[in-house]
Amino acid sequence: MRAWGKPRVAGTREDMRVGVVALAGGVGAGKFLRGLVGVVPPEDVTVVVNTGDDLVVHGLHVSPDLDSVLYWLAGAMDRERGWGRADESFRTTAELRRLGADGAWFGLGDLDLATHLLRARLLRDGHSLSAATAELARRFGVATRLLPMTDDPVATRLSVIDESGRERDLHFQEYWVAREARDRVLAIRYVGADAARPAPGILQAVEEADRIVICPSNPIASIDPILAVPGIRGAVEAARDRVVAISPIIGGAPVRGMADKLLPAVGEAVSATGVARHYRKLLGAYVIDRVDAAARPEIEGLLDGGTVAVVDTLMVDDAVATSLAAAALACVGAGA
Ligand code: FO1
Repeated sequence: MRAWGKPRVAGTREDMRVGVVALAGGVGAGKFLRGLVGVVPPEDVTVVVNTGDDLVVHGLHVSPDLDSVLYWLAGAMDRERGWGRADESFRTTAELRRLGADGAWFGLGDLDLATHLLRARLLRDGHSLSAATAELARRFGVATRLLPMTDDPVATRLSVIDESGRERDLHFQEYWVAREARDRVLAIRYVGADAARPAPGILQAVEEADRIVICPSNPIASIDPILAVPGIRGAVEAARDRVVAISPIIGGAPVRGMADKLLPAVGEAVSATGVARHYRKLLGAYVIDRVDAAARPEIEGLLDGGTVAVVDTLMVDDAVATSLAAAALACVGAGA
């Protein structure tokens, strides 16, 4: 494995500072990325973030996964809640709810609102979402390159059956936050993905990266929307020998979130094996938790010669996240 942080030799591939590309959703990715930037210089990491969850609330473009990654990397996150800022208050949302404002079911914190006001200003001034994201990262002191999967609008939408048996079409956040994931999910669509273009820099970063990491994020809600943007799946598949994923499922359940509701909707089992099957064409290696060690031979079969590493994946703190990141990087790329 390359010695991270070693001075690069001018004129060689080491000089290109391409490092690691991570495909990321929200909380699980945020935790993992804190570990990743403990073993790779932060400026050598490019994070490609899901924007299928994005929505407009009170006229503001909210990008929950971009903000989770930003706050986790900046150390500004609320570790328990997972999303949003530490030391947060929700007085503005409470007042908007009292006033009966549309969209106030989505809880924007008062500090979080500052991010949204700044992003809104940048977008209104004509900046792309990529440019606005780079500017927010700079202002939060985050040296890692954060890229939305696309600057074009993509919305993750779910066909569900509600409690009265009626079929409904919901935005991901309506399903998850407003309706608390109580509906039975029939199908998932990434509306707009077909016409979207990868944000500038993504395809080149994937092509040149030493390693590509699929973070322990929800495969259906977070990673598949990224892969649905034309060009990205093909670029990742072409780099397969350099791609490693970390299972977001431990012992048959997601650490948090709704993967248990969404994997069955695409016909996959809620297990480390189910996720491996879902990603099988993309992976050179896969990392599972020790509690799933018995699944290793079956997963090795699915991965057609790919490496399966068994380690602790429950990121209770940054130290575990750092060990996990080091183990994931050791599975693929030069010297693996
Ligand atoms: N999740 C909730 O369960 N309730 C909320 O009111 C809520 C607000 C919110 C605001 C900003 C933000 O960045 C994230 C927020 N989330 C909220 C989390 C979000 O719905 C999802 O967890 C992600 O989209 C999935 O990655």
